[in-house]
Amino acid sequence: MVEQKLQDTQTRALEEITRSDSLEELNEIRIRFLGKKGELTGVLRGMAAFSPEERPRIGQIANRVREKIEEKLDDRMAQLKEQVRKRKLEAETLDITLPGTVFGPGRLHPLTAVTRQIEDIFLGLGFSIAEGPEVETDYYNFEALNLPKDHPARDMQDTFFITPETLLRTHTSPVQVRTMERTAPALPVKIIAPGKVYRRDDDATHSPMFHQIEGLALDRRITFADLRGVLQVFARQMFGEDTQTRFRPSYFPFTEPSAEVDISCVMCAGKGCRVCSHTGWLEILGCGMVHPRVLEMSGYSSEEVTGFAFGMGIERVTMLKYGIDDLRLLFDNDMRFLAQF
Ligand code: 2U9
Repeated sequence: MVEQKLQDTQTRALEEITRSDSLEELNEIRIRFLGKKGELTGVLRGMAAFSPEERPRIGQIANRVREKIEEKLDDRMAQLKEQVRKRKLEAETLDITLPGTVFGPGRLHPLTAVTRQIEDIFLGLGFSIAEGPEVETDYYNFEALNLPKDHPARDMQDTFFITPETLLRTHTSPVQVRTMERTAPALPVKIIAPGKVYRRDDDATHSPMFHQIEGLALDRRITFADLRGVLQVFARQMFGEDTQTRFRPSYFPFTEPSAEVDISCVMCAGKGCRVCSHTGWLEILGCGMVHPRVLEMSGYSSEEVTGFAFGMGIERVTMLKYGIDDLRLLFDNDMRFLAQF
């Protein structure tokens, strides 16, 4: 009996579907019962053996069996999919009740903090802050500072040239030159020029980019004593009231006379230690009286005007102030280091 056979197919299909426990198995069952070469199709192929009167009835039964099986397949598929989803969720190790990462408030980079400290000291002494371009012309970086093209202090190796006449400034002195040109012949000029400078140098104490603050004071009758006084006040405010200063003769093309300034060692107060190589002194800046030729080139009369200038490396001041022994730590951006200041 074909009805019995169809009923039997349905019973077996439903049982197998109920017992199945994977989507792959379910798919295999679908093909086996309902596929082109499946059991149900096989039964319908045998329709030719029935009389035309019987065919619609058997066709109807077969369709109902197909619908039943399809319905059961869909239900089981939904159940299995839900099971897979639940298992995935249970295996998930993410704990959404854990507190998130707490970001603390930001802080100033030690170089920024020290720059502002130095600026504040000179603002207190009546200086203004001046700025200028980092890409400079040969004239402002060298020529106007009494460094003509054949001067030995113009070590080509130390300069990043962009074209024969343009370069990355090797000091912030061009800012003072530009200010003098703009201001001349008015007096006084009292400015500091902080900013990035560039030299071809790279080791534990030199970086190809570093920061400087230079200063310039021009007026009638400014003397070396004014320079000494200003730098002594600076050293005491920066490194502590007990800080001693010492001026040693030196040479710079743009100042005459020139000096280098030492402070009593911040680590041992002058007794001698490893930081100061047992000398008791640390070199912190260079300075001098502005060379008459530099004054004249930028529009001031060297008969009527005198002035002093100084320059210091901010990285060096920062390292001395905080006892940092490798310059590169300041550029690594490692929070374990930076968070200490
Ligand atoms: C003008 C005239 C004179 C600026 C000066 C120095 C001495 C000096 C160094 C310190 C450490 C550079 O960063 S460093 O390597 N600088 O020793 N700088 S006098 O003199 C000027 C500047 C501008 C118009």
